[in-house]
Amino acid sequence: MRIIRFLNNNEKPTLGVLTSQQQVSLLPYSDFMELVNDAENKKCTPLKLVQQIIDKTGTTEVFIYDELNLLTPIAAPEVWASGVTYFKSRQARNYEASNGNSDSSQTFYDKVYDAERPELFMKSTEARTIGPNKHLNIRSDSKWQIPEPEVGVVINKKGRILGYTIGNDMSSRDIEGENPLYLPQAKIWKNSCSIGPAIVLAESVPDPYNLEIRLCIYREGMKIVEESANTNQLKRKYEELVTYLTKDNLIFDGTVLLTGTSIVPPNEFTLQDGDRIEIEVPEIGVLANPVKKLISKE
Ligand code: DO4
Ligand code: MG
Repeated sequence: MRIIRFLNNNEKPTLGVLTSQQQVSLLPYSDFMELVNDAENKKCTPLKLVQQIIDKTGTTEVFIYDELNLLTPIAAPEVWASGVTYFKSRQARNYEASNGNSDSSQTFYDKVYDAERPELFMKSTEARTIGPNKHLNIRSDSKWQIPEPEVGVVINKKGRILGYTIGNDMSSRDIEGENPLYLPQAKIWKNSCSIGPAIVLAESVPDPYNLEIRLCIYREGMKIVEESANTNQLKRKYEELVTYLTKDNLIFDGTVLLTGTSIVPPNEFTLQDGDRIEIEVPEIGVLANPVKKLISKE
């Protein structure tokens, strides 16, 4: 079951549920956590509660998905991210850090891939995170930037996994490759993260370790990148990542944890102003965002 958030006719954030590919039924909440908390108070699961609401209200208020002004499916106070959780990411990180020199010694990326403790970093805050169809920015001071299509887990403050969404962990490969201590600058800037289009409730995902992820990038209407991967290549368990994130930490209800990328566009590729990024996980939907280059104020 897929939950979305959109601006209704009164310009108010409203929750909805997709009852088919295009039909959206209204839910009496303005945020995903309201639904989760109401289910908890009524001692049922969010899935059962949504089913009861649909059965009661039927088709009284039905919207067409393509006509909606979609918001992030949750107003996530923070978005965190995991790194080097897929072999492909380890290879790509080594490539950008090596500056063309191959060296047989173990890198930090090799070590973290095999270590018990995963790499976790702060990716975004509510104000920096955008929803479907809004502009993602690329930095003015980087020459090598890519999207990172990732599955995101939506958790409550105790670390319970409530659902899954799609996240784009936009990254600057040259800034990170120059020095890993530049990671926050390679990952965080205005509109450097998008999530959406929906949250699929955890209870309705039969196997979160078998989700297909597809990335397409379009330039002037032409598809210039097409890659896919599957979460069955994930080196770690979602719960393991969440356990490390919540350890000795203060985590808020509705936090999103991105679980790492397994798709890296070809090394010679960089995003440009005007590109359009589409990330699809069939169980969740398509997260589409146009790209805008920030202009340096120097
Ligand atoms: O080590 C840097 C970040 C890696 C990352 O974001 C990923 O693997 O998805
Ligand atoms: Mg990433």
